[in-house]
Amino acid sequence: MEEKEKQSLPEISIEQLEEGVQHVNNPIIGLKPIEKRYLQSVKECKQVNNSFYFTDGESTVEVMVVSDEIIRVRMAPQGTFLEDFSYAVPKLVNSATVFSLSETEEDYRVETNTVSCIINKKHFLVSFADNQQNIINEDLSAMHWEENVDFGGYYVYCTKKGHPGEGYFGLGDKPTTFNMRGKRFQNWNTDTYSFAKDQDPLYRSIPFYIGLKETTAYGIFFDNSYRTYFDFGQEDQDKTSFWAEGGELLYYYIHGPHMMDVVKRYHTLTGTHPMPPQWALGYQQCRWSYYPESKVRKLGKTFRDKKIPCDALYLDIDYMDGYRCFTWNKKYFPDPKKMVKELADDGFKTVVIIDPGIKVDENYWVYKEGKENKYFCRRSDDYFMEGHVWPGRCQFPDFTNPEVREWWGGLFKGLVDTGVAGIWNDMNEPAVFGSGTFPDDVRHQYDGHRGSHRKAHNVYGMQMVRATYDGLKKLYKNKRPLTITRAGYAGVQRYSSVWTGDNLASWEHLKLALLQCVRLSVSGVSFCGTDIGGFTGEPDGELFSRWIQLGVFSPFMRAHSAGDTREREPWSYGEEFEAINRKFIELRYKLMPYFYSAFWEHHKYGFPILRPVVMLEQDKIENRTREEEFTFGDKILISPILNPGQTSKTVYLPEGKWFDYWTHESYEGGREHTAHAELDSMPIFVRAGSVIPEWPVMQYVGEKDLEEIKFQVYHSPYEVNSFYYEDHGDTFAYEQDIYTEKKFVVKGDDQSLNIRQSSEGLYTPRYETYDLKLIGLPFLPKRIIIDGKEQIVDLEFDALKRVRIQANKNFKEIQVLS
Ligand code: MIG
Repeated sequence: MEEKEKQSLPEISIEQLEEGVQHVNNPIIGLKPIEKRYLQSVKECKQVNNSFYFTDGESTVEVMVVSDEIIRVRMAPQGTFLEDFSYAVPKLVNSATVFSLSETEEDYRVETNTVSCIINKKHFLVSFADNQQNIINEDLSAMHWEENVDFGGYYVYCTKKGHPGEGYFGLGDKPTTFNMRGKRFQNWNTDTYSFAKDQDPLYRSIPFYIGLKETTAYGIFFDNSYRTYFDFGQEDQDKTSFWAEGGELLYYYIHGPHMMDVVKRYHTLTGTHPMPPQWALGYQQCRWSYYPESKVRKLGKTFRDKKIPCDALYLDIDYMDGYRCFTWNKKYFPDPKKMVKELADDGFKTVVIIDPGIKVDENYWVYKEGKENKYFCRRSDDYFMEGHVWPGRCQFPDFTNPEVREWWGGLFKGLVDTGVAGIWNDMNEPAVFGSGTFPDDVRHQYDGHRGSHRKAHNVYGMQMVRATYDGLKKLYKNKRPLTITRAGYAGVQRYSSVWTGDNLASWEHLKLALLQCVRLSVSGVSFCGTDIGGFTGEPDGELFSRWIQLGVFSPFMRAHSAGDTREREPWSYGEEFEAINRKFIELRYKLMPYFYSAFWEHHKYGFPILRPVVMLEQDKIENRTREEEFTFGDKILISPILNPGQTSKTVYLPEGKWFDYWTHESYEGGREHTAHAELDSMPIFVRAGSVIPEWPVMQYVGEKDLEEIKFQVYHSPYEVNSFYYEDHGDTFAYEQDIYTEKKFVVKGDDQSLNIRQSSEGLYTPRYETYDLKLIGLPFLPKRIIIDGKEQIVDLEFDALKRVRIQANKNFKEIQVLS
């Protein structure tokens, strides 16, 4: 680079100087003006292992074969790449073994078994094709950049062709239509109290989207932590572009052809959620704030008295002493350990909030330690980054420093000793009163790859919750921590669940809640939920109950409300609503083993937990705009009621046969149906052939020892597989294969139903029997044969036309015959 700058200086001869022709002591002649510059024609290509370097003489583009289906592209405007480091992709495992480079007059072609990356020589355009030579994604103009005079580096741009009807999905928490076509977005983590529909940006930055071109899906993951932008045909409908205010133009092309493949492959790069403690899939009750202690106790007691299941109670900022993190307000909570223990004895976990702002207070040990060890963020001129948050004047740990993360993790010792079971990480965009966030010039250690806040802003919250999670994991020994975070960057799922922040008690927000959860799920963040009821404003009983219903099918189920609203619990709206809320929270507990199994499928195999209809049937154009139907896991489809007074709605069911969860009536999929749902119901459908595990209702996870496990088995004319997962529920033994993954294969016809079971793993549950309810049988069974042995039975249909049989948990095959 230096070499080139020297060359571009004008040559001035001694004679010229003497003649006075040139009197410039700052000779700018020959310096190129600062403007957007584009890659020129490719001059040369070089291979180093699985990377191919193309250059136009000045700039270099690296094309790296990551796997058969993933290709990484990055560009260095002056030929020098930045150090390869990413918080999103902790370890890039190159798994492609067979790949090749070929050359024609027009193109270079880097090829794996499934994809080719084609580099057009003349215009340096990069495109991707499948192995049938169909172009899936291509540059419209060459990658380009503009120098950034203030900070150094470049603004970097990539512009792709957009196609009529192409759909765009993903990008995390954007509160907008599910298909993002025609819109522009930016990623810059922002505390957006009471956010509105279409407001952008919000709390998280997930620069990953799935494109659906005709019937083929692909993904683009633009791994850049700076402020990034995505335009899906807003500026020009034939153009899709993404760009950043700094860093490298570095993106992964992730091949499909199915949306599900794309998401699973995205997870191979950025990881999945670890298994949560099972209680964290229970109902959780939060408010800003429950205090003093007597109030928290009464809250717990009311849940138990009213027999409304609940697993966790939350303490918001008022539990602290003057909002100092890691302290207790002794007036409100004189003996926290005792209170937490009593709650635990009654089946409640206590989760407390933590903010990144540390009060500047010489008598506060956290501040003193941070100050002594130089753990707090500083401005460019070395002043401390100070800002006002709840505690008053604060300084902020630099969570991008591994040593700071280690320290932060250890600070939880006191809370862990007190018995706290989970940590809620708030305000980590980071949020600062008045200014919104940190100024750009704040410096960060960035795990040794130093940078300003421009680079670290979007990862700050993720690194905070990473520090929290890792710290808790150490302190709990072998127990699974629960962490919740508001801010995050791609990959945050490795450390935490997320909630969608300060939403509003409105019907519009109920719909947004659905959209945000499904969108987060296909963007890699499956463990998500919204403030049930809406954070600000007052929901009426109907809205609250409808939100509880959606909450049952949100992976993270927590009710929360702002301090200036009326107190709001499942019983706050009178008996009629209380009964409905109880019924649905109980449903959450009945389906607990199903939800937990779906979580395992996510953790182990990278399946998103919530799946929109377009992901199930991407070939159908009309599914691209369907927003309200989605499945939780593979088997249960829901279409929540989202409007006041509404008691029926049109629901589209994908191809195949479905059963109404409540009535067991069957429906043919591939078309729309009218579903009826009074306030005490909601549209829920189950795929034919499913085996759905059920627990008895418990007031909290672990309340009862299971004596048997129930399964609802749905008849199907074609073969269907179901999975059921179980383990200890709160340890990391699953990492040593101490779990059981069971597979059921169901197939029936007019005269019979066959259920086969196989099992893998080392966990042995204590119960011995299965209680199976057979649903949708087109015949009344006369004979039941289990593992070849005929049972003596006298079966009848119950009121819901089910037949009940029992079997040992280790059965291999059940034949149900007419
Ligand atoms: O400035 O801790 O989004 O859930 O109740 C507000 C108080 C700080 C914002 C969170 C909200 C929480 C609230 N917090």
